[in-house]
Amino acid sequence: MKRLLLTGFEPFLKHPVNPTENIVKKLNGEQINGYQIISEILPVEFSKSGNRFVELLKIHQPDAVISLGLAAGRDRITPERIAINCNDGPVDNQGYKPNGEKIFESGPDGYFSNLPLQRMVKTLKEQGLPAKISNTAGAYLCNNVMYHGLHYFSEQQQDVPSGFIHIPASHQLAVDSNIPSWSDADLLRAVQLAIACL
Ligand code: PCA
Repeated sequence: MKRLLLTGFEPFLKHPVNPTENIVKKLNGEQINGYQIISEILPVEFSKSGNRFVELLKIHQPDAVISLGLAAGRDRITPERIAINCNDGPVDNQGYKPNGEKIFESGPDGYFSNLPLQRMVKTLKEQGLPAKISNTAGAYLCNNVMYHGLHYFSEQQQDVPSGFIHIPASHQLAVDSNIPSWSDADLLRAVQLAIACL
């Protein structure tokens, strides 16, 4: 059976939970659309996340890769179109503050996702779940991990569907802050539907 690597992230910054953790834990070992799901939660640390991610690609040799991250403040599911060769943003969980440096000194400026983005958005919307392609994954750890994956497959000259989906906050994160939020059940369903588009 084909293998899908599905990653989430641990909590970071002021967020006490990361709803991607719940999703990848629930889907680990499940089968969707002919894919056996292998999942892992990545650290939010510039020195570790990308390396661990590439290690997982080497260990599992997946047939497709979807990474998930929280985009607190977004109101819909947003498959990302592009990863850029840049680290920036606030301090990570180790206290490291990126400053606009390149991820790989000799890497290209960017890589496009080769996930079926339009099909994912169309399917989610048809099922009543708000979704939109995003043209920026930022420059923090989500972009960093997405770039690492696409760079790895490019260097290996392997055409493996790989990319990133940002998800909105869960209700738990919105109770005390003024951000849009989704139920954990809808977030899970959205990811299941996105996987079914592969
Ligand atoms: N979201 C952050 C990093 C971890 C996460 O879940 C981001 O958007 O970069």
